[in-house]
Amino acid sequence: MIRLTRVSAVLAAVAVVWAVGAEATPRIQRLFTTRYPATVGSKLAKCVTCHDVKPPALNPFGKELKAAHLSLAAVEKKDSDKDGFSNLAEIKALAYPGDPKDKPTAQADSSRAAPADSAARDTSRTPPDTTSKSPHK
Ligand SMILES: [Ca+2]
Repeated sequence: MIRLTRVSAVLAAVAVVWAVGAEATPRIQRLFTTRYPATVGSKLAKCVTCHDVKPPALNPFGKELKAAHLSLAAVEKKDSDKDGFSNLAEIKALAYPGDPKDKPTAQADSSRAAPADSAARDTSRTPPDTTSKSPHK
């Protein structure tokens, strides 16, 4: 009888811990989107902003946020993923603050003038260099 109550007490504790853990993510997501309204509906309004691909595990941003007792303001100036951009700069640019491979400039470079810029260089430079040098010799 004593064993049964012990087992059920342990099961009850496990159920409480599981329930609290399952509810933590939506609550933190609400905190996040309330502080950063521009992220509503974006890729940042999802679990992977704080978690690795496998959700219980935290990424560097999630770990620092947890260490700061979920104070988003406390981690804004930090660079959790060490990619050279503050967490706030990344959040404003809708880049993951916990993923060093996702940076504000990488997004800007890929979506902006890279192809047009290289095409312009190719057409304007090559012909004048070869023709103008040979007569001076
Ligand atoms: Ca960063």
